[in-house]
Amino acid sequence: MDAGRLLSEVAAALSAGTIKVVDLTAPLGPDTPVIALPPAIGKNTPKVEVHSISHYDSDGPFWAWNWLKLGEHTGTHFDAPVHWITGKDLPDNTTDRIPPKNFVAPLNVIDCSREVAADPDFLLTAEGVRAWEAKHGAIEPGSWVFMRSDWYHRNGSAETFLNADANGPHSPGPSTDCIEYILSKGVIGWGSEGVGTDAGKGATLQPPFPAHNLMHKANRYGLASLCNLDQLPPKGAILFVAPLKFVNGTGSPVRALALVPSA
Ligand code: 23J
Ligand code: MN
Repeated sequence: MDAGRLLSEVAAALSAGTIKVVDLTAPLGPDTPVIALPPAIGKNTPKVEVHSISHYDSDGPFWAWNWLKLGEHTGTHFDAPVHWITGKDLPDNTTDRIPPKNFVAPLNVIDCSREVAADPDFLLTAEGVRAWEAKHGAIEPGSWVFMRSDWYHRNGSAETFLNADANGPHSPGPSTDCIEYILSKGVIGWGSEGVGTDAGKGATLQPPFPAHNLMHKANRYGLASLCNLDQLPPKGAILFVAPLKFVNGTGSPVRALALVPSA
């Protein structure tokens, strides 16, 4: 297949609307929920702040601009391998050094929305992934795996999104053997609709925070606070996502987009 011709066909399909672009990103602003780690574990990231420099006024008569106070791990965001201690010494492990080839990749979307509606602490297991593969096809090397939970519908409110009680946060995520299994298939990333890539009860799993611990140990990536995964097919979409090129960055807010065949 001639690659130039293939790209022209993609361009024509985008123009005709037979391939459409789905936005997988939550709005980013002062209302964006941020993770609330128990103070006993460590410090927390600040909420987004937007500070005006000028708005067509005496501080800048013809222009408007702002400066931001923004944590790396805020809103729909990318986790680089250096984010976790298990990935701290790996090559090309920071947002500015990740090879850009990894920013465009095929997507596998595993629908767990029914299980999560019944149990907010639901964990997707290796067995669940294998059952999905039996139906939809094998997870290929170089692809991403996204856990669809429909949790993003809660993203407008920190209260319902974090869903914490006296026992801690309750939100879905992967089991340890799920992450081990997808890594054995050669995936480059794991994505979740939750505030982070791990479940609310991730701290209690072995190892703690298995998506972070194991994905980053393998020099692989994470995406958190994804939206609109209910608009993606189980297979066949292509993800476009890149962190800002922060020097030595551990993560970054992103605009995540998927190309999907239109129905
Ligand atoms: C630091 C510690 C634990 C977690 C996280 C950050 C995240 O979820 C994150 O945004 O990477 S679970
Ligand atoms: Mn993160």
